[in-house]
Amino acid sequence: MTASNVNGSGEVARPFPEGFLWGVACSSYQIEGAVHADGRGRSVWDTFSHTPGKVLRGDTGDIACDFYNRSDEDLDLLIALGVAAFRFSVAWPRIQPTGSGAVNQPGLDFYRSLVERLLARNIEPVLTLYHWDLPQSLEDLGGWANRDTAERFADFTQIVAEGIGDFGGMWITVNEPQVVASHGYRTGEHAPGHTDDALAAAATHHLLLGHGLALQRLRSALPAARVGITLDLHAVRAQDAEAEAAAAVAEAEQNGLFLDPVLQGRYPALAREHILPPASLIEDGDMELISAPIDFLGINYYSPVYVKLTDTSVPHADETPIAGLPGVATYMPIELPRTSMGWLSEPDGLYDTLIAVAADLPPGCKMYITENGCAAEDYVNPEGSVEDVERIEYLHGHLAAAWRAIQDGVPLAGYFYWSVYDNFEWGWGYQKRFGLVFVEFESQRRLPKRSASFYQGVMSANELPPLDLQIASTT
Ligand code: IFM
Repeated sequence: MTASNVNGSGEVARPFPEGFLWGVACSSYQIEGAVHADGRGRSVWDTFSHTPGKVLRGDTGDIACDFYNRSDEDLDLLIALGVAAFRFSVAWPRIQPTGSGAVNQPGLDFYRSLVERLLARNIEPVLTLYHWDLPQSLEDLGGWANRDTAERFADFTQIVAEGIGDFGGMWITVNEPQVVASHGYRTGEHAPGHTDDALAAAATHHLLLGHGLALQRLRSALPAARVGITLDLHAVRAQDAEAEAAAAVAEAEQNGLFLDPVLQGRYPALAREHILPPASLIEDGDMELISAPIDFLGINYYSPVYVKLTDTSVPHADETPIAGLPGVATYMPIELPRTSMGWLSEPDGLYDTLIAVAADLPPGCKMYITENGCAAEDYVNPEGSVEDVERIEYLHGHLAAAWRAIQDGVPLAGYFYWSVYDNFEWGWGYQKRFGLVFVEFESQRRLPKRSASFYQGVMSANELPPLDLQIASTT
C-alpha cells in the first residue's frame, strides 16, 4: 500500500486498503421533499423553514430534490457513480408522525423499499437514525432539552430495527449532536431555533443519552449490525503559545463535549460550566450507556478552527469572538483557502484529527469519514457541464490526508463524500451546493459534475491518482 510516482511530477498515486468502503452521503430532510406524502408528520425543520427570516430566501425542504418520488432514478445514478455505499437517514416523522405511538406503515415501507433497492443494486445501505428532523410534537414537549425525547428515540430506533433491520449493515445513531445542541438550542441558527445555554446543555446530554439508548436497542434487536455515532470534529489550532489555553477550552467544547462521553464516559473537564450538562440531569447509568462500546466512530470533517487572543471589544475582519471568553476569538488565517461556505480548507486538519482520535479509540473500533466535502459556486457552463475544479482539489487534498493517516496506523475503513446531490443546506437553503451531482431545482434535472467522474475514478481504482493540474488550468 505504498505510494507510487506515476506521472513523474513528484505527485504520487495513493492506493487505499483492500475493502476500503467508498460512499456518498445525504439526509432525509435535505433531499426527500414530499413533506405531506403518505402520512408524514411535521418536523422541526418544516416549522423552522416556514418561519420567515430563518432560512435564506425563504427556502424550505418541501420539495428539495424530490428524492421521495424520484428515488429509482437517483439510485440508478449511484450505480453510474460507482459507489459501494449510500449513507442516508430515515425521517422520524415519516415513520412515527408525532414521535411516539403508532407506526405510519407507508413511511416505514418507503425505507424498507429503499434498502431493498440499494441491495439489489449492490450498494451497501448505511442508515442514520437521526439527522435533525425531530417530530414537531416532541419539540412541543421540550425537544432534546426534555429527557423523554431520548426514550422516544430509543422506541423509534426499535421500530426501525424491527421493521427494516434485517439487512444488518451499518447503523449511525445520531448525526452531529454538537451541531444540534449548539445551532438548534444555543445560537438559534437551526431548528428548533432556541437561544438558551441551559437548553443547549440539556440537549447535549439527552442527544448523547439518545445515542446510548438507541445503541442498546440495536444491540438486542440486531446483534449482527455494526453501530456507531457520527461526530463533527474540527482540528483546533492556537495562533501562538499564549492562545493555547484558550484553544484547549475551544477544543473541549467543540470536540471533547461529545467525543469524551462516547469514548471515555465523562464530560471534558476543560469545558466551561454553562456548556456542560449540569450534574442534576445526569442519572445513574447514563454515562455507562453513552460510552458502551461502538463498532465504529463516524467523523464529519470539513474545516479547522483557529483561536487567537485579541481585543474583542472592537470588531475585526475575519475574527469571531468566542462568547463568554473576553479577549478570545476564532479567526481565518489569510493564507488558507476557503470554500464558498466561507469555511477554511485545510486537509492537514483532517489528518491531525484522525491521528488524535485514533489514539483514544478502543481496540477494534474502526473509523469512517462519514462526511467530507465542500460547497462551491457551481454552474452549468455553455457547453452543458459543471467544471467544479475547486471541489476536485478539496477532495483530492482531503483524500490524500486520509491516505496519510492510514499509512500512520489510523483504522480508517471508509470515506463518504458529502453530498451526493446538491440539496437543502439548512439555513442557507439552496444557495450552497455541496453535490457531486448538480441539481437544477426548478426542473429537478440531475447533472453529474466533473468531480463525480473524478471520484468515480478514485473509487473504481481504489486509489487516489496524482492531481492532474491540467484539470485546474483548463477551467
Ligand atoms: O449539510 C450538512 C449536513 O447535514 C451535516 N454536516 C454538514 C453538512 C454541510 O453543512
